[in-house]
Amino acid sequence: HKQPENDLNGSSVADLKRDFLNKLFYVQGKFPALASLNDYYMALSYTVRDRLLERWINTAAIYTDSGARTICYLSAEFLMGPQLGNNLINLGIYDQAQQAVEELGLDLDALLEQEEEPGLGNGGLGRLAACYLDSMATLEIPSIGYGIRYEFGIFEQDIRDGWQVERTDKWLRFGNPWEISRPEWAVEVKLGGHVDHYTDEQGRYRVRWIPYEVVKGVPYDNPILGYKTNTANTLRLWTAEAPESFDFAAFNSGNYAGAVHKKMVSENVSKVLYPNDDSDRGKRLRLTQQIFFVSCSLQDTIRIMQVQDLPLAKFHEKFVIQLNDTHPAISIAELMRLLVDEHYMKWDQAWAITQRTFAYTNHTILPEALERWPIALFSSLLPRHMEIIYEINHHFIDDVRMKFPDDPDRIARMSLIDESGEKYVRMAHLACVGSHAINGVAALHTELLQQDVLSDFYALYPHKFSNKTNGVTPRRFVVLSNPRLTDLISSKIGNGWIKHLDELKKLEAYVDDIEFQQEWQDIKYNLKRDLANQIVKDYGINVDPHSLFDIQAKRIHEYKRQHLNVLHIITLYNRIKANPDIDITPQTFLFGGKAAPGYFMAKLIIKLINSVADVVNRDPDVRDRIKVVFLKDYSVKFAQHVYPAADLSEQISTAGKEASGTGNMKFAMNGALTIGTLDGANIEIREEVGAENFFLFGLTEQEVQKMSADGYSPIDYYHTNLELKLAIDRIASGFFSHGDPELFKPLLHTLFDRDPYFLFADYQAYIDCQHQASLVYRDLERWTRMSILNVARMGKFSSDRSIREYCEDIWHIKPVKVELNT
Ligand code: 26Q
Repeated sequence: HKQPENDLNGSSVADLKRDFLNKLFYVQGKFPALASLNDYYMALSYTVRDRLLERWINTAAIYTDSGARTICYLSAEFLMGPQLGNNLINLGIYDQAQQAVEELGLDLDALLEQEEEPGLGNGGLGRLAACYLDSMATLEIPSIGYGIRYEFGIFEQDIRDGWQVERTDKWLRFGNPWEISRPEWAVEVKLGGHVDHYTDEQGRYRVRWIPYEVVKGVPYDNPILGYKTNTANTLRLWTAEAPESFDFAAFNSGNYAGAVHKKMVSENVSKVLYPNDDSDRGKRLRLTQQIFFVSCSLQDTIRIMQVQDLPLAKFHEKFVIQLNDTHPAISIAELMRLLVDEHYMKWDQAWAITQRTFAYTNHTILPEALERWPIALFSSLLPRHMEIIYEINHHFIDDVRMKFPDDPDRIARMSLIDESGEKYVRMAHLACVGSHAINGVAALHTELLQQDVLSDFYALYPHKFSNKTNGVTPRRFVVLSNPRLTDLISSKIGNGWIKHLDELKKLEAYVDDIEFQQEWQDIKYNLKRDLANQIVKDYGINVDPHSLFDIQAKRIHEYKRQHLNVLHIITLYNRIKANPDIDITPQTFLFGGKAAPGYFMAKLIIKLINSVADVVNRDPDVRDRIKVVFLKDYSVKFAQHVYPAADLSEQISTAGKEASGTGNMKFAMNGALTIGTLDGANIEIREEVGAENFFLFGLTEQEVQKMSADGYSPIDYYHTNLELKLAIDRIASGFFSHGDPELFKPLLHTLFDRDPYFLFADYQAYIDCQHQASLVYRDLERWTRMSILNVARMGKFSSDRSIREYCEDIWHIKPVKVELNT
């Protein structure tokens, strides 16, 4: 596999400069004099793409030739973030590219800012998939990511009068230089209709699904480069189109408009990402998206088996398929359908293969977020899958009966069909039954799955369960986001840590080095100043880079308790109003995150943050000691400027509610200290960095459980805690809402009435802990030592560690080296 003779591979500044100008002329069709910043961005991206193609093509060829065992990561979301900077880093040509564009009078940072990021995910789960692709490529693990190429990604967030307003994310508007479409590998997906059971001419029993409609899936391939390896894996995203031939009849009968209408309906399938990060009950289009990308992807794996001349009996040896939550869990029925109906395999053999192929990752413990589909909807869209699920359920219930005789309650609880009221298909149960491995994403989360949410499955299949604590890629979230910190670290301990994050341990030797501390502080200060400058530009609000930067950036959710953070801010404000000369540590409170468009309470929390910000930022009594800013349209691209500028990372979810969290890791890797509860991966972060370097507060998960069981009465806290009462009364009086006491009533009512996330119970502990943190910050040397130790001890949270564990315990896949033969 030799690439054509050319000179598009050079990595010298001169090579890059020449090719960059070539791309500008021959691809963008512009002279420098007429080129826009976007033209320059495109030209540089194509220059970079040329340099990764050799790796990409060779990787694919070597995987094919070696018949390598491959992990397919199936995910409805991939939140990739901008690609150009990451590819420059992973190719090892960042500095050369910077110089090349500089010599042409351009600024690399400005070009990087041009990129419209593919926002093909909501938050944690989608970004985790992206980090895992980076680690799999870096660790040279043969892998394919399969997902959906949404035409519109997560909405853009505007703030008007303090409220969130959504705008369509037209990320493909100016073209996408990173993808290559592969129309020759398009496949068809059936939807609706009915199923025929019949005997063929040879007297064999056969099943035929006659669909109501067919949608075509066209794959678009995106390269996933490893860091300084020759490996370039593929992220294959499917776009829905109308099949050319399907509505022939309508065309011929002159029903042109009817035929075009059908085409339009087909194209809707991959039109838009659902902006909810919990399940969207009963949305037909959402289920259509799931079967669409799942069926395309499984058909693609079967095509690959055929290309490599492998028999389908060996499917589970060639592929292991990881299900990123239950969104792709319909795979289990779809693989059965493909093997049994289309490839005439016997049920038992197909089932053995299916179970050995799939593994399921759960990302939520909120019972209301577990996916289920009404039977009526499910069978009308997927009549054959419904039959298959009943058949799987039949076998499964027999197994449960064998192991637990005379236990009808257990069978009702575990059944793939919820029959307690309106009937539903339970996707998590399907995933558990059809997989050989089930995992949670942090130690506490896995524990809770086993003891609570999936306890019946744990009793039946204890051997399937394991924990795989999440991780994040240090390439994007340290090297690319924080080059200054990267250079300082590498100047002391070399750059081995970028691939082996445990080596950060070596930094502990410098924790008492005054000069090192000073450089560490200077870098943090400079990053805060940069963010402060951006904030003045975007919001006209001055924030002091010397103040403590306290940041909560994540999706807006009641369980994440952004409003607890607000109660603390109001408390500080009340203290200042009561005693204007009070000595408090200057603090800047930054928020970022999107609310699901239909989640009223989350949108009201955004309005509350902005309303409090308006009052606090303008009050002369505050004398700029505290500032509050809601940073709009939080995205991966913007996050890369936020993590490095944080002093304090807010990880304050109600214990037991946050499966893992991954922002907690990104902040800590950039030297922020954490204020947090014993929830998700916070627990493990605290174990690693040391309790003395972590600001812990709040109820434990067990205490929350007990309080719930004993009858929690939030109103008692209100009546006995004066500062809490004052903070709540401030909101209730209309002080932050131009005298309107109605505005925040729904939020306050929930707190008084039930407070399902225990804000009142945790309020005092949070206030005290915040106070502690603000006192420590006054001793900047102490704070800096804690910050250094946090970074030095974050090695565990590299996604490389997570992927190694998946490879060892679940996937049984080993690295495959890619040699370049040019
Ligand atoms: C499902 C059905 C219909 C519509 C939408 C959805 C949907 C979409 C996205 C449901 C859930 C999500 C996303 C969930 C998510 O991001 N969970 C987070 O996953 C992270 C990675 O494991 C964890 O760190 C977080 O704790 C968890 O909240």
